[in-house]
Amino acid sequence: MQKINSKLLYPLAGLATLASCGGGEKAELAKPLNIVYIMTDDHTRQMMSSYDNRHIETPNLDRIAEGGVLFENAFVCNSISGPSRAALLTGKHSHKNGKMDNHTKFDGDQQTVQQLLKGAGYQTAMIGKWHLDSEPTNFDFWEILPGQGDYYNPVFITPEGNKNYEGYVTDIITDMSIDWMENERDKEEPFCLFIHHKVAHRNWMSDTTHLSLYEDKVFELPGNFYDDYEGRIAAAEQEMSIASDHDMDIVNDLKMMREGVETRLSGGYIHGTYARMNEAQKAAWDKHYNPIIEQFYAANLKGNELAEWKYQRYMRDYAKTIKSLDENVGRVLDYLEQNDMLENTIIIYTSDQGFYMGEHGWFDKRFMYEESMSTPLVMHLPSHLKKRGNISVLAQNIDFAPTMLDIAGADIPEDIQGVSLLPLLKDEVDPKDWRKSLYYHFYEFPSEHMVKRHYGVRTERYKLIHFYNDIDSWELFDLQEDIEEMHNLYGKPGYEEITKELKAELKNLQEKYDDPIREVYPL
Ligand code: SGN
Ligand code: CA
Repeated sequence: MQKINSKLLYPLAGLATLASCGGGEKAELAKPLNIVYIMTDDHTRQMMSSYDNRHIETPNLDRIAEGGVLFENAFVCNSISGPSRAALLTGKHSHKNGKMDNHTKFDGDQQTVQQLLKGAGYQTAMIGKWHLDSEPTNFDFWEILPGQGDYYNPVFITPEGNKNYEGYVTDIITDMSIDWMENERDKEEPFCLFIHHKVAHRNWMSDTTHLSLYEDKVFELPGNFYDDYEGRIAAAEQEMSIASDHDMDIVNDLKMMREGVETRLSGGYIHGTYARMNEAQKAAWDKHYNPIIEQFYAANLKGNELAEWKYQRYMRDYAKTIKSLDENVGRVLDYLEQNDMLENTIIIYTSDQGFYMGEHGWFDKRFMYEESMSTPLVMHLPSHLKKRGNISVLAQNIDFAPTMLDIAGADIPEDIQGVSLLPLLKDEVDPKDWRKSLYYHFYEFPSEHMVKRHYGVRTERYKLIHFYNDIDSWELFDLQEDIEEMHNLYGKPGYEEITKELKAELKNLQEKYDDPIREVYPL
């Protein structure tokens, strides 16, 4: 063990109270906190009841916040899987860690949080979705899904080669994680375990146990489901519309498989994700979907009726995958509780980004708009980390690495761009002294869903975005007045001053983070 931060050492179970022991605090305290970091794929705040109770209940995820804190304003720096994972592991924006989009390979030889944690005496393990193309480095244990991985009977890549598993991916990742904590690690040393779920990624395949859930529920349609994208050029030109047959595929995404029906993505479903299921899984699946398929083709829906039918199916399937996730997170919490580990472990729950649940008529992510730039972030804290309840200051996924290093009592290297959230957890921060703006940059264009390149700044109240590359288009939103981001105020009379301030802040951030794009166009 290199360095131990005595303030964070937890009391050894079974010992007398601190005050009654003459040996002082250090004599009674042993190791730094364990870290259990649980990250889902595409799980968004609208589908987590501690953030939003309109749609579903997530009692186990809510247990995490109840025993600690909920970040009301947690965001990512580039709303897409690989780049988000690279930001987590490096504490740096995409242009610094080199993983700008899902197609580039992550350089695993660079400085990473797991490497630094190992140096601080931590055991490190990575289980589940990895999505960085290169092999994991500096983990004592890893078993990862290839690429996006599969919902049913998934293959895992391990240092010893590929392994096949039978069952549902969320159950399997949870089993592996509990098994690692119980049987594989050295119980004398602290650990950092990354549990990275595949759920709730497209094409939202429920486990067989939860297929019948939410079928009678009618999900509330977002107020801006029929957005006309007025004044927002990039928003008008994406390919992530629920209503569009091209974007949201009736067979692959909504499982309306039928002989003779061929769609853009039906082959991937029929010969891929559906074909992977074993006979028992297929039997349960068909029993559930066949009557829905019959009704759907008989109804021959068109226009808005079809769009809203697609929305309801999408919401139901997504919600089912979250139910399984919630139960599996509950199993991890129960394990930690039953093994008296809640006082020596910090549990972090988040997602690789947010997601659209019909807002603007969309699914998917990528945009700097609220639903996809934000991410759920809750933490269960041991009692000596005093903060409880909601935290409203701005947090970003580049903050995870420095936070983990701070928890471990390790030095935070100067080139890390995020900041430690630990002072917030100790309730030692005056929000006035916290950062006032966040930087964002999305690069993956042209690509699936066709969201244009953009960068921008988000402050507590405003957001300024510049879409560039094939266009040159600015957007300004007042989040206090327009949280749905429907009214682009850029260039409107009365907003000259705030635009000037935000452009100056954007330039500051680009300089601070050393992102070479620094054009500031006149208003
Ligand atoms: C797949 C999905 C996309 C999704 C990307 C990135 N298409 O390509 O809808 O945007 O992953 O998602 S699919 O037909 O293959 O499901 S990410 O979360 O991994 O970045
Ligand atoms: Ca994702």
